[in-house]
Amino acid sequence: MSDCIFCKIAAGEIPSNKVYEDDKIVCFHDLDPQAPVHVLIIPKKHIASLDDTTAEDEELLGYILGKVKEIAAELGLENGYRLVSNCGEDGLQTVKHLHFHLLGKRKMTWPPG
Ligand code: IU
Repeated sequence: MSDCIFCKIAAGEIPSNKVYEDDKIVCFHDLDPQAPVHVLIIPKKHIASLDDTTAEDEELLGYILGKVKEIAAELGLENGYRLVSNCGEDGLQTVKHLHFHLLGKRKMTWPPG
């Protein structure tokens, strides 16, 4: 999508601090980190949110979840981490391109705000 900032990051048109990239996904450091390690994992395909996925995205979703432990290990999150995808207005999603926050290197609290 031409006006989507995460599509532009995925395409390399906007610089980001990337930690992982392949043909399907990109992972980069969040600009406003909420933990000592806070990266975003996004599909290169533009999907607005989890709510906008279809059956044809199931393989991609499984691929992303399967990559999480590899990226977490690469980032040294051996003590655990949190994976979050904010969806829609109540979920406080601000960027309308599906993304998973991977946070670690601090003890999380529950429930989230
Ligand atoms: P949210 O789940 O949609 O609320 O999260 C969007 C995240 O994207 C948020 O943590 C921002 O700090 C982050 N972000 C970014 O890292 N780089 C950007 O150019 C923009 C947002 I716009």
